[in-house]
Amino acid sequence: MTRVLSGIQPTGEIHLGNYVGAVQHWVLDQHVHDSFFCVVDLHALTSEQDPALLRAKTLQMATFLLAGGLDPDVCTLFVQSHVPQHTELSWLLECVASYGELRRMTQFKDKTVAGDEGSARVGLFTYPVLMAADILAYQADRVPVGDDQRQHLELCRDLAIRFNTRYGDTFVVPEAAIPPVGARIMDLQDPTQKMSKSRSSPQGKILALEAPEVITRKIMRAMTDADNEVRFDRDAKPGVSNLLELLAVAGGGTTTDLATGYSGYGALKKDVAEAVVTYLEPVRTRYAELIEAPDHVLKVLDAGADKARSTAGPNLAKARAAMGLLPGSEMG
Ligand code: AQP
Repeated sequence: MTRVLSGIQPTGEIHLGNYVGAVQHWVLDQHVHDSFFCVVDLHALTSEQDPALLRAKTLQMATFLLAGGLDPDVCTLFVQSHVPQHTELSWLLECVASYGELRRMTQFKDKTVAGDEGSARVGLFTYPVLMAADILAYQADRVPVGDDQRQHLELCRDLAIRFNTRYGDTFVVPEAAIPPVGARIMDLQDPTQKMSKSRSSPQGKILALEAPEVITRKIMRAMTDADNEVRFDRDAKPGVSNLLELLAVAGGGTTTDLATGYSGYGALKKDVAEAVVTYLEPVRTRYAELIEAPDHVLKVLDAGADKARSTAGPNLAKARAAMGLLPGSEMG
């Protein structure tokens, strides 16, 4: 059976881009693949976090994933830091990765102030290697992610291939599974930038658990352009194209066909708002129930971490042995 792994950071409230680009595909994948999903709290440490808030957000994110449709009877849901094999494998892979290839990662450039790289956290620089470890520790074949993770997935593949060439066949080389529609939902106020938890303004992002009237207001105020022509063209009309993409994802249809039904932006925005509100409503309702049952969520995460450790452990042992580390008696 194909193995799937993906993760999401508990860095803030989940937005429509995360849901559309990643989570809704996880929900489908879990029924056809052997699926592992994690809340990547160690990745969150690459930016400033309040410790109490990080704990709370990690639990909220896991609750959201269950509300969004992950079923612990068919997939494995866990918290990254509960599985120490990720960080140990990350070190082994850091000794395979080169400084030059990490320097090419565009997310590092995006998340640091130009000219001030010297004060950036080392973890922000090396986190793509930890992400590779997250994936390779499970011998995942398929990694469902949004388009922004394409470069990190390429790095992961390069590291797996290099490791296998240098130390013998150890890791499965994974494929990125990037959806054809909704892989890069754009910021509503700056449609040339992706919708982001940490970098979008409150008006630029739709939070998945936001009240319907707030979602509607944000969509009605989304940035478009002056000519009032509804046409799908990401380069010339990024704002309108983003709205059409949201309509396609939330309501069905193709962006080009949908565009032909509108002669102005007002009606388009109204339909997008209605479709997005309806699309998110079941998740909001289920979240409100589940957030009242944190013990249930914690139990799911404990069971998930047990399964994750027992899957990742032998793969890590294989990598350690391949690199020539002497096994200790406690290593098994
Ligand atoms: N705008 C987006 N459109 C489609 N997919 C997206 N993803 C993120 N933004 C969009 C996908 O969501 C998954 C989880 O993302 P993450 O938590 O690892 O963080 P990220 O990719 O760095 O996304 P954010 O929202 O911008 O978070 P911050 O601001 O914390 O860095 C991934 O599969 C991602 O591709």
